Amino acid sequence: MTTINGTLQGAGLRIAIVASRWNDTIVNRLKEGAVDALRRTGVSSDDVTIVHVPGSFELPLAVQKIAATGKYDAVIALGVVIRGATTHYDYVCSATTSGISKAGLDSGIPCLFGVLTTENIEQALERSGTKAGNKGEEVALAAVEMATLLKQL
Ligand code: DLZ
Repeated sequence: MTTINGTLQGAGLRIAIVASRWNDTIVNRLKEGAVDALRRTGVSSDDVTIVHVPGSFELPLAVQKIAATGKYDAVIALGVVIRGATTHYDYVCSATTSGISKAGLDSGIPCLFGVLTTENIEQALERSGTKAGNKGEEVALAAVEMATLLKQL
Protein backbone atom coordinates (compact mmCIF):
# COMPACT_ATOMS: atom_id res chain seq x y z
CA MET A 1 0.00 0.00 0.00
CA THR A 2 1.26 3.50 -0.85
CA THR A 3 0.07 6.65 0.87
CA ILE A 4 0.92 10.03 -0.59
CA ASN A 5 0.50 13.27 1.33
CA GLY A 6 1.34 16.89 0.73
CA THR A 7 3.48 18.71 3.26
CA LEU A 8 3.67 22.17 4.76
CA GLN A 9 7.25 22.67 3.55
CA GLY A 10 6.88 25.72 1.34
CA ALA A 11 10.52 26.55 0.58
CA GLY A 12 11.04 26.94 -3.15
CA LEU A 13 7.33 27.18 -4.00
CA ARG A 14 6.14 30.10 -6.13
CA ILE A 15 2.70 31.32 -5.14
CA ALA A 16 0.39 33.91 -6.69
CA ILE A 17 -2.32 35.62 -4.65
CA VAL A 18 -5.19 37.27 -6.53
CA ALA A 19 -7.15 39.61 -4.28
CA SER A 20 -10.29 41.60 -5.00
CA ARG A 21 -10.51 45.29 -4.08
CA TRP A 22 -14.21 45.06 -3.24
CA ASN A 23 -14.52 44.94 0.60
CA ASP A 24 -10.80 45.64 0.67
CA THR A 25 -10.55 46.24 4.43
CA ILE A 26 -11.53 42.62 5.04
CA VAL A 27 -9.73 41.24 1.99
CA ASN A 28 -6.53 42.89 3.29
CA ARG A 29 -6.86 40.90 6.49
CA LEU A 30 -7.17 37.70 4.44
CA LYS A 31 -4.13 38.74 2.43
CA GLU A 32 -2.08 39.38 5.56
CA GLY A 33 -3.13 35.99 6.94
CA ALA A 34 -2.17 34.27 3.70
CA VAL A 35 1.21 35.98 3.38
CA ASP A 36 2.06 35.25 7.01
CA ALA A 37 1.07 31.58 6.68
CA LEU A 38 3.13 31.20 3.49
CA ARG A 39 6.14 32.75 5.23
CA ARG A 40 5.76 30.33 8.14
CA THR A 41 5.89 27.35 5.77
CA GLY A 42 9.13 28.66 4.29
CA VAL A 43 7.84 30.31 1.10
CA SER A 44 10.20 33.20 0.30
CA SER A 45 8.59 36.64 -0.05
CA ASP A 46 10.47 36.89 -3.38
CA ASP A 47 8.37 33.95 -4.58
CA VAL A 48 5.01 35.53 -3.73
CA THR A 49 3.25 37.67 -6.35
CA ILE A 50 0.12 39.64 -5.45
CA VAL A 51 -2.34 40.68 -8.15
CA HIS A 52 -5.43 42.87 -7.56
CA VAL A 53 -8.73 42.71 -9.43
CA PRO A 54 -11.81 44.94 -9.02
CA GLY A 55 -14.24 42.42 -7.49
CA SER A 56 -14.70 38.72 -6.82
CA PHE A 57 -16.43 38.27 -10.16
CA GLU A 58 -13.10 39.10 -11.84
CA LEU A 59 -11.10 36.59 -9.79
CA PRO A 60 -11.59 33.56 -12.09
CA LEU A 61 -10.22 35.18 -15.23
CA ALA A 62 -7.12 36.47 -13.49
CA VAL A 63 -6.61 33.15 -11.68
CA GLN A 64 -6.99 31.23 -14.94
CA LYS A 65 -4.52 33.46 -16.79
CA ILE A 66 -1.94 33.28 -13.99
CA ALA A 67 -2.28 29.51 -13.62
CA ALA A 68 -1.80 29.08 -17.38
CA THR A 69 1.60 30.86 -17.29
CA GLY A 70 3.10 27.81 -15.58
CA LYS A 71 5.19 30.17 -13.42
CA TYR A 72 3.42 29.32 -10.16
CA ASP A 73 2.95 26.21 -8.04
CA ALA A 74 -0.41 27.47 -6.71
CA VAL A 75 -2.76 30.40 -7.13
CA ILE A 76 -4.79 31.71 -4.19
CA ALA A 77 -7.96 33.71 -4.82
CA LEU A 78 -9.09 36.05 -2.04
CA GLY A 79 -12.33 37.98 -1.89
CA VAL A 80 -15.33 38.80 0.26
CA VAL A 81 -18.88 38.65 -1.06
CA ILE A 82 -21.55 39.93 1.30
CA ARG A 83 -25.23 39.31 0.66
CA GLY A 84 -27.23 42.41 -0.20
CA ALA A 85 -30.88 43.06 -0.87
CA THR A 86 -30.87 41.58 -4.38
CA THR A 87 -29.88 38.30 -6.03
CA HIS A 88 -26.56 39.81 -7.17
CA TYR A 89 -24.77 37.90 -4.39
CA ASP A 90 -25.88 34.55 -5.77
CA TYR A 91 -24.61 35.30 -9.26
CA VAL A 92 -21.23 36.59 -8.06
CA CYS A 93 -20.77 33.59 -5.72
CA SER A 94 -21.77 31.12 -8.40
CA ALA A 95 -19.49 32.59 -11.09
CA THR A 96 -16.58 32.89 -8.66
CA THR A 97 -16.75 29.37 -7.25
CA SER A 98 -17.23 27.63 -10.59
CA GLY A 99 -14.65 29.83 -12.36
CA ILE A 100 -11.91 29.25 -9.80
CA SER A 101 -12.63 25.54 -9.72
CA LYS A 102 -12.48 25.38 -13.53
CA ALA A 103 -9.18 27.29 -13.59
CA GLY A 104 -7.63 24.65 -11.35
CA LEU A 105 -8.98 21.72 -13.32
CA ASP A 106 -8.03 23.22 -16.70
CA SER A 107 -4.50 24.22 -15.68
CA GLY A 108 -3.59 21.36 -13.36
CA ILE A 109 -2.32 23.98 -10.89
CA PRO A 110 -3.97 24.19 -7.46
CA CYS A 111 -6.29 27.21 -7.47
CA LEU A 112 -7.46 27.88 -3.94
CA PHE A 113 -10.83 29.33 -3.00
CA GLY A 114 -10.26 31.95 -0.31
CA VAL A 115 -13.47 33.85 -0.89
CA LEU A 116 -15.73 34.56 2.08
CA THR A 117 -19.40 34.34 1.12
CA THR A 118 -21.31 35.75 4.05
CA GLU A 119 -24.71 37.05 5.08
CA ASN A 120 -23.26 40.18 6.67
CA ILE A 121 -20.09 42.06 7.51
CA GLU A 122 -19.93 40.57 11.02
CA GLN A 123 -19.59 37.04 9.62
CA ALA A 124 -16.88 38.27 7.25
CA LEU A 125 -14.94 39.95 10.08
CA GLU A 126 -15.19 36.80 12.20
CA ARG A 127 -13.60 34.76 9.42
CA SER A 128 -10.81 37.21 8.69
CA GLY A 129 -8.86 36.91 11.89
CA THR A 130 -11.18 37.31 14.86
CA LYS A 131 -13.56 34.63 16.24
CA ALA A 132 -13.51 32.06 13.46
CA GLY A 133 -9.92 32.02 12.25
CA ASN A 134 -8.57 33.59 9.09
CA LYS A 135 -9.65 32.15 5.74
CA GLY A 136 -6.55 33.60 4.08
CA GLU A 137 -4.28 31.65 6.39
CA GLU A 138 -6.33 28.49 5.90
CA VAL A 139 -6.15 28.59 2.10
CA ALA A 140 -2.46 29.47 2.10
CA LEU A 141 -1.72 26.29 4.06
CA ALA A 142 -3.98 24.34 1.69
CA ALA A 143 -2.06 25.84 -1.25
CA VAL A 144 1.28 24.60 0.11
CA GLU A 145 -0.19 21.19 0.88
CA MET A 146 -1.70 20.84 -2.60
CA ALA A 147 1.39 22.16 -4.40
CA THR A 148 3.65 19.71 -2.59
CA LEU A 149 1.14 16.91 -3.10
CA LEU A 150 0.81 17.48 -6.86
CA LYS A 151 4.59 17.35 -7.27
CA GLN A 152 4.42 13.75 -6.08
CA LEU A 153 1.53 12.61 -8.29
C1 DLZ B 1 -21.10 44.70 -7.66
C2 DLZ B 1 -20.61 43.93 -6.48
C3 DLZ B 1 -21.41 43.79 -5.33
C4 DLZ B 1 -22.80 44.38 -5.23
N1 DLZ B 1 -20.98 43.16 -4.24
C5 DLZ B 1 -19.74 42.62 -4.26
C6 DLZ B 1 -19.24 41.93 -3.12
O1 DLZ B 1 -19.87 41.82 -2.06
N2 DLZ B 1 -18.00 41.39 -3.21
C7 DLZ B 1 -17.22 41.49 -4.34
O2 DLZ B 1 -16.10 40.95 -4.35
N3 DLZ B 1 -17.67 42.15 -5.42
C8 DLZ B 1 -18.89 42.72 -5.41
N4 DLZ B 1 -19.35 43.39 -6.49
C9 DLZ B 1 -18.44 43.58 -7.65
C10 DLZ B 1 -18.40 42.39 -8.62
O3 DLZ B 1 -17.63 41.33 -8.10
C11 DLZ B 1 -17.74 42.84 -9.97
O4 DLZ B 1 -16.51 43.45 -9.69
C12 DLZ B 1 -18.61 43.81 -10.74
O5 DLZ B 1 -19.90 43.28 -10.93
C13 DLZ B 1 -17.98 44.10 -12.12
O6 DLZ B 1 -17.91 42.92 -12.92
